[in-house]
Amino acid sequence: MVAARAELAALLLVAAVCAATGFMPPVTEDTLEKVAASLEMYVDVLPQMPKVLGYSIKHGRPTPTHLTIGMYQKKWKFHRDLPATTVFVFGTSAESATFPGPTIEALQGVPLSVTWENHLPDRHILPWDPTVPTAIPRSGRGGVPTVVHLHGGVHPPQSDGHANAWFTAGFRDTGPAWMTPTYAYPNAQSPGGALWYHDHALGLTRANLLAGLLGAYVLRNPWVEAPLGLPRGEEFDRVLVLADRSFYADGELYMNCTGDNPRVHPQWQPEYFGEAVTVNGKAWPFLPVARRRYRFRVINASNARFFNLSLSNGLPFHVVGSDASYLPRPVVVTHLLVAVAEAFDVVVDFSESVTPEAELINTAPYPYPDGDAPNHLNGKVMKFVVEPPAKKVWNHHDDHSRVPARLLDYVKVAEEKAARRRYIVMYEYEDEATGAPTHLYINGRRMEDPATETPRPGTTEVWEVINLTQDNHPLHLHLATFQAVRARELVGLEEFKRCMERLNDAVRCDVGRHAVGEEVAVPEHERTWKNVVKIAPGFMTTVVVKFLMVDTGRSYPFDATAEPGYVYHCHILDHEDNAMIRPLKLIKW
Ligand SMILES: [Cu+2]
Repeated sequence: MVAARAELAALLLVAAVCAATGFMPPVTEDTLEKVAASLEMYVDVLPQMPKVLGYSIKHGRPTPTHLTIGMYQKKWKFHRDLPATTVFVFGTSAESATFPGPTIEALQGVPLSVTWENHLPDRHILPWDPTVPTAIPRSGRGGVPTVVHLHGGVHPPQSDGHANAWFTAGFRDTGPAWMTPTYAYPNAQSPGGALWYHDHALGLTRANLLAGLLGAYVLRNPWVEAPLGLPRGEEFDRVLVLADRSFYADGELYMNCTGDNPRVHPQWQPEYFGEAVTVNGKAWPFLPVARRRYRFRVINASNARFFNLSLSNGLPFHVVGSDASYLPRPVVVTHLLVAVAEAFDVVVDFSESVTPEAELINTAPYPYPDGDAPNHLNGKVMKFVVEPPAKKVWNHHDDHSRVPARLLDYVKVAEEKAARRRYIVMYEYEDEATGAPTHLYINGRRMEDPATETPRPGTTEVWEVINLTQDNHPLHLHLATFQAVRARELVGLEEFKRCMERLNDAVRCDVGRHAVGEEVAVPEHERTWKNVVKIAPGFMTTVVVKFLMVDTGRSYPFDATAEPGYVYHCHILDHEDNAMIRPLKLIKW
């Protein structure tokens, strides 16, 4: 009876949330596909997001600066033929706010402080679900809880954007871990790849990112990077932020208002997949390119979609980095599998193009790896239009860039020096009646349960990550950098699963007897210090984690053991929200 009443209350609350957001009646997948299909591909030019410098120049030298960046509700044009869409976006002002937000350009060794301001209205533009652990303002005055995490950043816990450090407009309501309106980014880490900033509010991350609260952050060090000779300058060194979205015919963002398992979670669904693919805030844009090399920093900012990228004319990607690190040397690939929140730093040489155009194609099944194959819509990303061979209009198109034989080196993996080995187990739970997923946990524990991953600064650990679900989960740790060194298939998986469901203890369930299957090597272009690692289903992936600066091997230049600590989680946002997320609390020696 009590349960039934709680259930009814939850349903009524979600109905209220849906009604309050002016949410339209449920639409079919067919309708969403029709809207997406009505948008002609390759008619909008790929935008470059506004650049915001994370330093100032005094007497010819870069010095620290302070930025104020706000979150605003505004209208955004995702396509020439689609009515403007209501979004929540970052900007230095409401007028200049964009989807994605401005690209922050920082310099290694020049600290940056940012005051993140919430100027969002009282009500969310998208539905959410109070039955997953969620930030809910207590003052009764409404507001959209948000908090900003710099993904890939090495910074103190107070500035990490903890899921419970959320705040509403004017800091009217704040979460239990909220400490300060201004975050300090030391930028002490080495340059390369791409970081990104995005919302991290408890239980609302999937809705807040879908609404547009995300943006790129590029950390440079010209003294280290210029000698590499990679393509540079605004035109030839570009950020590509990929995000799939579905739209209503009136242009508004679609997010379901009904869960897969409404008796348990009235709104939550296990994965959001959009029919349209946007790059830098335009659906299927095009970019005219010169016959020369370009550097693209590709970030997958989707909620749940993996991309397996290739170019339709067979041009390869010269991968020079992944996440926020360089590779030791470039790796040439024709297909690039980019998990949610993963980033790759690639060079494409269009002088080798034998066709006048190259489409960027996606072939990753969704959910990955066992879901549907992409269709004629979400199987396309953008198009490059290559300048004709004889035409040489711009002198600055002359290409003096190169892909050097060697890039940057970091500290060695040194698995054998690990201070300890941990087992990290990914579970999905199903409703016995319907078989629909109800929630996902790491190690069978909730976010609210005490931290069990309590490493010491300066150490290396080995995390054996065991995936007992059907999906690949992109594992993300805050603060630390890490890399997979091998993945081994679990033999006798069903028996092992049954034991784990009973005991939740990999050692007592004799994991050594099960982790003896096929060993899959980690791709060469993922062998660097990453902040997202793909964890394949039915495998145990061995991940070496460094709680230290990977360029010098030294410990952190700040107190990483302070409150409120960090978190680690699956970066499929719908999983993270319910609730594949755990505290990560560094402790003193
Ligand atoms: Cu996941």
